[in-house]
Amino acid sequence: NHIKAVFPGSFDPITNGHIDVAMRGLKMFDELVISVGDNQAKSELFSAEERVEMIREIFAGQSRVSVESYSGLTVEYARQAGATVMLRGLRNLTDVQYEFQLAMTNRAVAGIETVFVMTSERYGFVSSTMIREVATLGGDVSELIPELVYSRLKDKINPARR
Ligand code: COD
Repeated sequence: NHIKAVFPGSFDPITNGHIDVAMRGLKMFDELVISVGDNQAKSELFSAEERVEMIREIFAGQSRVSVESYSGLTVEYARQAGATVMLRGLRNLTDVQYEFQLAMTNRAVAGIETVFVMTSERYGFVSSTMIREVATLGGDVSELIPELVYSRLKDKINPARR
């Protein structure tokens, strides 16, 4: 019984917290699709293409992981991808509240189950939003994101550095 899961998110940019969740998911599922939501309404730092490219590079050594972008409804995308499970990560009780509602809605409208994993306590406070904010203001976030992302982030914020 082959279990294919999607791990949807904005991943703008992907952090060590996301990676931790994906690696935990891989222990439970046969196949994991990391799915970058291309939400035109959301203001983004990295384009969907850039996000996909970075994540592909990070997981290049993982044969059971693939990376795609999608637009439109997440559950509709998951159904079309043939996934039976959605993977999501939890950091704290605020996440639980939001994720609970999202998971219930997704189950009601699409019958898809959500599996939650709790992040390593090392990354429980990490969010893409905070990474973008702190990096923009010159803070050192190198411990919280992969080296590759850190380097792209610096290029993005200060293109003259290149
Ligand atoms: N530790 C553990 N988990 C973490 C961490 C961390 N440090 N950081 C983030 N996570 C988890 C989040 O809780 C979430 O479960 C997942 O990782 C992805 O997080 P983000 O922030 O990259 O992405 P989200 O949560 O904004 O997800 C974007 C979606 C579009 C997937 C979501 O909003 C959604 O499904 N919305 C429903 C409406 C819809 O279908 N929109 C489609 C738009 S394309």
